[in-house]
Amino acid sequence: MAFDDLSDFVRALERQGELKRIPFEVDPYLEITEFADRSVKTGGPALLFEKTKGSKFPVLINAFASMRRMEIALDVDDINEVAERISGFLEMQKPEGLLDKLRMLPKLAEINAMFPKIVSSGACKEVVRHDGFSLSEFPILHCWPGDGGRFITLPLVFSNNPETGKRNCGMYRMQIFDEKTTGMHWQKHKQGAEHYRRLIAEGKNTRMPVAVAIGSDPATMYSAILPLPPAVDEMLFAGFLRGKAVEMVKCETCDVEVPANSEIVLEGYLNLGELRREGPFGDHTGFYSLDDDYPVFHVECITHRKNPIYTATIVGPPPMEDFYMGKAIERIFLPLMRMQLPEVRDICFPPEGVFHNLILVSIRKSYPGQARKVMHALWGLGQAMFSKCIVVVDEDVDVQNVSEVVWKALNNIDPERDIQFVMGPVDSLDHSSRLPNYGSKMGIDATTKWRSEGFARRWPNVIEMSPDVVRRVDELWKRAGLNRK
Ligand SMILES: Cc1cc2nc3c(=O)[nH]c(=O)nc-3n(C[C@H](O)[C@H](O)[C@H](O)COP(=O)(O)O)c2cc1C
Ligand SMILES: [Mn+2]
Repeated sequence: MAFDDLSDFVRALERQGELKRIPFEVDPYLEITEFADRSVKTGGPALLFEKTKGSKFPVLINAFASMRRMEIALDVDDINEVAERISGFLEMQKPEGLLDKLRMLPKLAEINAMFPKIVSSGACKEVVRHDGFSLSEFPILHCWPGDGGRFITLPLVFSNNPETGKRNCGMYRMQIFDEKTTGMHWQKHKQGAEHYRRLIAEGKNTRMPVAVAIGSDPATMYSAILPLPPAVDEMLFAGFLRGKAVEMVKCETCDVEVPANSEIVLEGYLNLGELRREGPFGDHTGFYSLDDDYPVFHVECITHRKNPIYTATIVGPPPMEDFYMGKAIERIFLPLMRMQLPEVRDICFPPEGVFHNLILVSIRKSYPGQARKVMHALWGLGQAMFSKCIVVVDEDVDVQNVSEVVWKALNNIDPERDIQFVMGPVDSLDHSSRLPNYGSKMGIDATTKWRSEGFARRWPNVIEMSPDVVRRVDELWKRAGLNRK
């Protein structure tokens, strides 16, 4: 059953012992961060701060900050179930004969039910405020001591592509500049930034309408961070994830739609070309990202529920909440990646690599140079383009076991021969690249080297005990009174 809205999700978390209410006052200035950081680092629950200093609204944080909570959010017992559902669609065959066609009907109905629906109103309109509002009413976090200010950290930013009219939803942090203006930190490579560029290219002196939803049902919120191809509507994907269409309502003041079940909606616009210094911000790399110029978002109207919950996250030294959100991406997108790259067995983004710094990938190697082909393919595949270091290993290596990868990969490389450097786009958050957004990347071919790859020496096997000896010593081990295993 799809969650109706955020409160529905909060109740589910609470029922499963995954949420703790904090009844006393806590300050959104740094204190909530310290709570959230300690909780995620110690496997603690999601936190609902019922009394927040300076605001009458509560704050929900860490709602996605464990694999269990990601499963609850996506209503599965195991994230791999989502991957299997995707595989089911990808492997769908053309039906032969009537019986096949009939069998297919439920799947078609399922697809039909995923498309977002426009509805005339929704809970996000319980309170509509055209003037007299201030962003300072909300318990917006000042996350880290060196941050440039308060930031909305879990916003669903909606905009429409001016050329195609297609909707996009991305999660881009927003720094509070004053009561009615914020930054819009969409990085160059993201869809919001592309819409903005297209509008500028049209040369018309217009504003760019943008609407921001804060808090919705968990699948809808989660879809904002997914690295979907530009033409895929996040709200369609959210409908797939929750097994029920996302209901969208039109904004009061601009031509953008938002989920009807949102907690809070900020409607507004960007003036094309208007930039302002944004940051610094304690980022998910574990470092402060430096201040830089980004567009300015002007809020014209705020709508919200009567008693909205303000949702937030913090990023910082890993692992944080975004690690678990990313881990689920890793699982969900594997079948899609394998459509293009069937040799890929598994991938892993270890927490220390903060997604873009390190991908471990195992492949079934069938021809010379295949590890390098996979690296280049990843560097050309959507947001995987940011991968600073890609390590390719053989299929017998478990990439989820970082220790095994380090051990085997280091044994298997002749660094000068097996490390490949390339130039290309890098993540905007990379502080070490020679230029912003442009720098080098490294691929490590840690697969077994073949004669056909110019390796003339013999390649040794990994040491393993014979299974019959293992079995016999299992017995003797017990007889000797030694501990199990
Ligand atoms: C908590 C969190 C905060 C994020 N903040 C930003 C941000 O400030 N700027 C940005 O460009 N991407 C940010 N991202 C990543 C984007 O949401 C992600 O790349 C998304 O796929 C972009 O969607 P798009 O391809 O539709 O633009 C953030 C992700 C998470 C989980
Ligand atoms: Mn998108």
